Amino acid sequence: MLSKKKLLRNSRLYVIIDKKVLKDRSLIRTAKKIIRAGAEIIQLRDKSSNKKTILKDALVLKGLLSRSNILFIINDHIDIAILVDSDGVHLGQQDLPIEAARKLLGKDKIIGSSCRNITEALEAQDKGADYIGIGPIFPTSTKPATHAIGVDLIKTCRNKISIPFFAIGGINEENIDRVSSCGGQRVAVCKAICKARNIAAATRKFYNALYKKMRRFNN
Ligand code: TZP
Ligand code: MG
Repeated sequence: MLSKKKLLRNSRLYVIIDKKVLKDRSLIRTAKKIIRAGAEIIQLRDKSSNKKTILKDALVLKGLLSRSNILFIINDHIDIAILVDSDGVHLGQQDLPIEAARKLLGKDKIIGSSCRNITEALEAQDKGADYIGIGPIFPTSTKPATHAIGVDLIKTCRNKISIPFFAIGGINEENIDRVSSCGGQRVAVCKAICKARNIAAATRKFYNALYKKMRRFNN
């Protein structure tokens, strides 16, 4: 099996399964469709359930993903990431600092960081993040309190950031070409996949868009 860090470098399609966005949809059925259709990283994001529920869901996803080459990331909760032995954790600017998370998780686990500007992105890279999520690029109801930053940061990251970065926020089938034309070869998507009428078809569309149109960006 490939190392986590190698899998990360090879990944372009990162799907966030947000429990609130799923609403009445089944976590397990949704995840299975996303897994089969080409997601390369899956994140469990749950801002409202209690930890007992998040742990239970994380164990379900871990069970689905453990013998696959798909990376499993837990949003926010380092304790749950350790308990379920996920591939890593995703941290926001208000979460534990990257160096503290590294002490808890060790060098082999993946640590991702949410960044809204190049200063935060450079700092995250410097502190040892394995990847960065930059956004929200477009307005999104999945993270309503933060305003969209636009596509220019993708170009800046392309020039200044050497670790993998994922454009995130409001990315859909209509605007993904704008992301790719700015040099964004990796995206993280929630609603456009989790809310799609046909989850598998939506996942495949993103996968195809990322792999067909971005061969000219090779790093
Ligand atoms: N961080 C920045 S934007 C965002 C997060 C978690 C939401 C992404 O979800 P969507 O539904 O793809 O806009
Ligand atoms: Mg967070």
